[in-house]
Amino acid sequence: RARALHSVGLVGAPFSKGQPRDGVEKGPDLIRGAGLVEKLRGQGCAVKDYGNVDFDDVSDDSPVGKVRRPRTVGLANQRLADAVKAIKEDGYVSVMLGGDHSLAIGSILGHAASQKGLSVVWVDAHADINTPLTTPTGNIHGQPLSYLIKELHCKIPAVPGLSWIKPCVSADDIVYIGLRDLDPGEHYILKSLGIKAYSMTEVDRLGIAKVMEETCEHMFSRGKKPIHLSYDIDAIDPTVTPATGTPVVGGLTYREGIYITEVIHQTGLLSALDMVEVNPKRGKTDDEIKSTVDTAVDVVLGCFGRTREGSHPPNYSVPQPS
Ligand code: HAR
Ligand code: MN
Ligand code: MN
Ligand code: MN
Repeated sequence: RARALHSVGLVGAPFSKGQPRDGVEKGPDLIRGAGLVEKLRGQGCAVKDYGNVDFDDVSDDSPVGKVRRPRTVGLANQRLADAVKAIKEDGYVSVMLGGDHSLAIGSILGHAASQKGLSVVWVDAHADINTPLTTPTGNIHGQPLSYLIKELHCKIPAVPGLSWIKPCVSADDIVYIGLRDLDPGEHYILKSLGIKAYSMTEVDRLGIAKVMEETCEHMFSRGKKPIHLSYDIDAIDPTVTPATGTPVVGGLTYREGIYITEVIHQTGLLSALDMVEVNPKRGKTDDEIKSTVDTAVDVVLGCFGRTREGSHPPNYSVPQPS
């Protein structure tokens, strides 16, 4: 093959301390084990696997207000931000395999460090925009966007371990898809900042094709910026992806979940991807784990040009009988 269709820089982030359930740190190796790299290469991508980020434990990381493990999560995200920044500087589209969704902090910061501005597409059952003061659980995987949004910065108290985070995206640069479980503070923040959000109600009303059309329109209305797709596997219905920490009924179908990736691929603007919250320990059977992991792999493949209609190499010809 003359030239790779996409250059993918893969980094694993085996980290679970943004939430209380262990197992999610096994995500990166499970997703690799399902053949992700080989499958990406098979569809014409050049893949460099940067391996897993090494995370240090912070001893004595007691809660600050409600926020749990702020120093551990903060340090992990500093490490991840450096890794993603390096991948971008090497010229790859960054693919971060989590791990829990608190890792979006480092992934988006590292990505933003290499670009002039980003659009963020957040595919999730949850809005993950609680501040340290609105969070009902204290879990940072329910908070990452609050630290990253410029318009929310004045609502973020100084939390040890997290105070280094400089917000890097505007409220207008975010589109949510798949929401169906928001806390009151999160709902208020979405409405008051006017953040574009397609909850499952809008997916039902408009259909996923129209949702994606409008998502692109919204993103492109202010110039074509590189896209950061942050994909929480719990956006998809738990009948398909049950092995995740906080499953919520009534999610995206497999087809809707994949369609999102096909449209994002077609924009030609995908610059970084997160695939997070795959937790094998939350699967009740091997089949549940397999279905979740295989779907996560398909989401990544869809982002890099896998089409359901099939494909063929440019020089393909049907063999002639001799
Ligand atoms: N909103 C709840 C909280 O703040 C639950 C969010 C966590 N679940 C996730 N994130 N998987 O997408 O804790
Ligand atoms: Mn999430
Ligand atoms: Mn979620
Ligand atoms: Mn392509």
